[in-house]
Amino acid sequence: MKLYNAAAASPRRVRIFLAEKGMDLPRVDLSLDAQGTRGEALRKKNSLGEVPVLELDDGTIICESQAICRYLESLQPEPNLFGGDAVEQARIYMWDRRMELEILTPLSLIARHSFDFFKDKLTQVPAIVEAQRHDLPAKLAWLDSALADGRPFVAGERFTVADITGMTALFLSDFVKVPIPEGLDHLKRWNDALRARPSWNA
Ligand SMILES: N[C@@H](CCC(=O)N[C@@H](CS)C(=O)NCC(=O)O)C(=O)O
Repeated sequence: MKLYNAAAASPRRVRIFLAEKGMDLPRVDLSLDAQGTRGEALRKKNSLGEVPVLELDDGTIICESQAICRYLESLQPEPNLFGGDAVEQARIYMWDRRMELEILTPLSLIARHSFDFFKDKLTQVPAIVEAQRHDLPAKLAWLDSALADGRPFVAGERFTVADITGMTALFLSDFVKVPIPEGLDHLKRWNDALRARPSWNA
């Protein structure tokens, strides 16, 4: 089994997951250019030409960071990151979706619609960047209010994959320069705790 990897947010999501599990996988580190992620060799493995890609020993390919994490959770269930009973699984999935749709996706839209790196991949619309920058402070305030009940992690009392999606968003927020607004102390507490985890540097 090997992981096609690059210095970017989505593969990092899997690297954090592996670090939290205490797992290690052989990696193929690709550059973010025509010799690497933009090359024909990767496109043969993932038709979207994106990493992470997990290749199993029998040649099976699994793309999409969350699909890879789910597979790894099945291989090594502990520490559990996707939930135990039905209610916990649902709560973690709910918060994972919210982290992805409400926070990570808007940050990713800023990157995709403003960085030269993406200009051949999609039609860049500056107004989309402007709209996300305008709307994100309110979304971050919403997340702060959710964390105001004092829960240490976004889906409850323990660290889960929903926090890893949050860590990916926080990493992107540095990249596209969207700081946490002043006064969002619950969000700041959660942010500080996640950045202090050893897996932050995975
Ligand atoms: N939804 C995918 C997103 C994968 C993705 O966007 N990967 C980016 C890095 S964050 C990539 O490989 N880009 C390569 C390129 O654009 O050349 C996932 O979660 O795995």
